[in-house]
Amino acid sequence: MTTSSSDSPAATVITVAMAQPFTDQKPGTSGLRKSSRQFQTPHYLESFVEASLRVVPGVQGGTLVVGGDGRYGNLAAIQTIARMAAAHGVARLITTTGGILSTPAASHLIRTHQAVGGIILSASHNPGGLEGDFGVKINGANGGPAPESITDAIYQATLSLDSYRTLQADPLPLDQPARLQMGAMAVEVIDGVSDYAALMQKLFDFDRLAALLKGDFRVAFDAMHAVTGPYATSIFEQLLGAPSGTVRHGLPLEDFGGGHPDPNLTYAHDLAALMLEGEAYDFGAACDGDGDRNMILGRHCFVNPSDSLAVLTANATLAPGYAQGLAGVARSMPTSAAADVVAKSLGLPCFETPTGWKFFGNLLDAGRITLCGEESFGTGSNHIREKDGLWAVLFWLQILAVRGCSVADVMADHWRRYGRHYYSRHDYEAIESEAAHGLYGRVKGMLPALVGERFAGRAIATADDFAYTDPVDGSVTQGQGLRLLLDDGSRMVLRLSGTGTQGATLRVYLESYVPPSGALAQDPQVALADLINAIDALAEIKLRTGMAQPTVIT
Ligand code: VG1
Ligand code: CO
Repeated sequence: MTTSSSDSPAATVITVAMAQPFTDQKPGTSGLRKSSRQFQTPHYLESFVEASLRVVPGVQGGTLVVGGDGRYGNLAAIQTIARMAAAHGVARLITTTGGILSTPAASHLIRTHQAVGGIILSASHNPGGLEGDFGVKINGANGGPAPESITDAIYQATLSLDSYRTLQADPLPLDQPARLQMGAMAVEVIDGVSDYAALMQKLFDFDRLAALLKGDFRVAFDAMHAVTGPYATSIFEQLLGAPSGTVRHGLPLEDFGGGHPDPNLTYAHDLAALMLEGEAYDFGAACDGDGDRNMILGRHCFVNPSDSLAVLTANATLAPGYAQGLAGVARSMPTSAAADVVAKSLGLPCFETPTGWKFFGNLLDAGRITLCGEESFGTGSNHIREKDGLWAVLFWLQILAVRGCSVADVMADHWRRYGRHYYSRHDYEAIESEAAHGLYGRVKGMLPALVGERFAGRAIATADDFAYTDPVDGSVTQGQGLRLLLDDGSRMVLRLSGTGTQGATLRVYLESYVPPSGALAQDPQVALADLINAIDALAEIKLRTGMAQPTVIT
């Protein structure tokens, strides 16, 4: 390593040379997600940040937002990024006390401060700590995940990187709000919660919600020792007056208390047991590591995320922020078509995008949609450009407050009106990479010959690898998941995860529609059993992965 310095008016910018180029960034991904130990490799974080600061338009003289979900490495990374931002001529850096900033709150700050973008430190729902994962996400000026044009340019920049620029400066004190200076760069340390809470107050009727939460309606919110703790405590317990203890595991911890901050029935099992087996609570919810995902539960009732998007669409006008109605709605391809049925009945445009929030960004920016969602516990709207966990929780509470009924009632009523999309996702995590790609490649090769074949007693109408043409800019994205669509509207999708860090994760998405006149109260695993068996036989999942069952069933 060699260093050379050049004088700048306020502090010394140094250029650090690197012996090896950086090869870990995958093209087409808007961040870098790896093990915490990997991030400790010398120059690792710096390499990705250097490439990003070189590529994001307007960095020199612009405003940048930085913060993260509080996991191990968060504070150190903020200091590193601040020094590098100063060396790259960023005029103003906005960060938060304790470095705590949820992904949706970051999106909001980028937008309200006209920042050129943001750097969010999180590996989202992956476990944290020294033995867990760390990540860096780059967001653009609209507050959403950087688009492919930028992420591809970052990838290109990493390939020829031989040095990075940083500043020699003391660490920033982040323990309280302050206006600071680092070299020529102004630094604002703000309370990361209040702007976000104010935004929620504009969208939802807080008087009505307070009346609900101060009454005998009991809420259990599980922050999973991740970033939403301070947000949820401020909103539920302070602003809305819910009893203290409503927020569980509310203190952000560097290792999330050893848990896996993924709000699903497997990893949020305590909350699931409380709601599905107990009688004490009317409403339960949890969010993930960086606060963009949500799980909604009622007493003895789990709301699958695809249904949640459909319910929010059908009831949107009950919330003040959406009282004027919706421009349209979008869902990711593997998400069930429950929202499509509602959109059709409301006469709303409905879009089907590839997995990942960045695809919703263009539709939101163009005003073509108001709500969007993914089956992976992600729901959001045009209020920001990320999915938003607490927003979804508040939206549900708003609906329950206005309608004065239970979660189970809302769901039963919804299915009676629109029919039910039985839905499940089976994840096979951390399988050997070769086995996963072998399985996937084999099914992909079989697709053309499958059209017209019989499958689980039905005929295969479409078998393809999903490709998306963006209706706003015409860009085409290919290879987004293998689809088998049956002639009765049932669907199966196979995808390989892009967010796992160990081996490969195969996701199998299963869906079958029952009209309002049909059997609406079955267990989804029972309703989908024939599809589950048939896709296993076709794709040889158990055989090729060596796993008797999925690691996670949603
Ligand atoms: C998963 C989900 C996807 C989501 C992505 C990021 O991706 O399936 O719907 O957009 O995580 O969510 P994959 O490639 O592992 O299936 V988050 O909470 O990390 O912003
Ligand atoms: Co997340």
